[in-house]
Amino acid sequence: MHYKVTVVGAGNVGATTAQRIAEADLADVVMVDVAGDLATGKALDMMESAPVLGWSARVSGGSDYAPSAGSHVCVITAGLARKPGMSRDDLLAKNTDILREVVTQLVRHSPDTILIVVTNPLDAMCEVARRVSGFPRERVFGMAGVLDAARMRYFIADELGVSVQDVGAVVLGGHGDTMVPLPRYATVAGIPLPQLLAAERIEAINQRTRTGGAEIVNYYQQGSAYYAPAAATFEMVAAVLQDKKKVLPCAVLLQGEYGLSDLFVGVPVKLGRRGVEEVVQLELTAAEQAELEKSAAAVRSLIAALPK
Ligand code: TXD
Repeated sequence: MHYKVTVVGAGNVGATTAQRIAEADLADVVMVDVAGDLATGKALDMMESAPVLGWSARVSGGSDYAPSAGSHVCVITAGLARKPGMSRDDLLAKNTDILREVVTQLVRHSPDTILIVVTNPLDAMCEVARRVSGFPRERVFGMAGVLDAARMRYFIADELGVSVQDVGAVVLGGHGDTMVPLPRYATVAGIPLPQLLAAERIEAINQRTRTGGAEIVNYYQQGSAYYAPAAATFEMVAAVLQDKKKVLPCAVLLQGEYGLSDLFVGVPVKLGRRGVEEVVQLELTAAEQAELEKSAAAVRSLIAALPK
């Protein structure tokens, strides 16, 4: 089966995601950007790396949506990114306009596609994409938890001096300062983290995870993280196209799970060829549930502030 993935936004996250997809020969990639020449140029530059690296996917780019027709998956990274001192929520009004335009075009050309939203503020942009597309929750969801959990996994591995490959972690909630790292569900080669690390060290890791995005923004000054976000997005696209049934934390429309309804919040889901194939329910302590509800309330107030 030959797959096509459209990536809208050929900026840092979009182009890096496109590169990973092409280099893995996962799918042909169409990059679309309002800055059409940027997308065309990046696609050509990537294609010129193919003879050296030996991949055979096709990458193209421009400002036109016609080449995106029939995409199996569309990744949306179009929009503004944070600068130092900005919260993700500061991007709401501008990125809502952009999302409305982008989703309308994507759905017109690929009515059966699966939409993976990356643009911030993530959970609210998922809701915009859902409203505009009219898609069921199986086919519209967001990337955040894989990234947040990857950060936590790296911090744990670094702290303990173990391989990142041995570390698993789960982060729930909205993709913002109220996200909920779950150290009880973090493991090192199957050993629960609380057996390996003192409570105050764990809390320091939780906090660094919550502010992991801002830590990178402060280094870059001119933009936000993209290597790890692109890797996380790639993992989700691969899980879908290769029908992996991977359990990954994603922003998904909850319909009663975790006591929440009609709201995009990050929780573990099973990803396969149909998109979100199952919402996985973790048992939470009262304190964890309260943190999740606080995070959900933050998402709810952002959605209430969406421009009409
Ligand atoms: O965890 C997560 N979900 C995130 C989210 C992790 C990292 C970045 N996150 C957000 O993704 C970030 O806050 C931004 O909202 C997006 C994209 O971040 P990126 O770092 O890739 O931003 P860039 O490099 O500025 O690229 C954005 C591109 C740029 O080339 C613009 O020309 C293009 O988006 N753009 C558009 N393309 C198509 N259509 C429209 N309307 C449009 N507007 C801007």
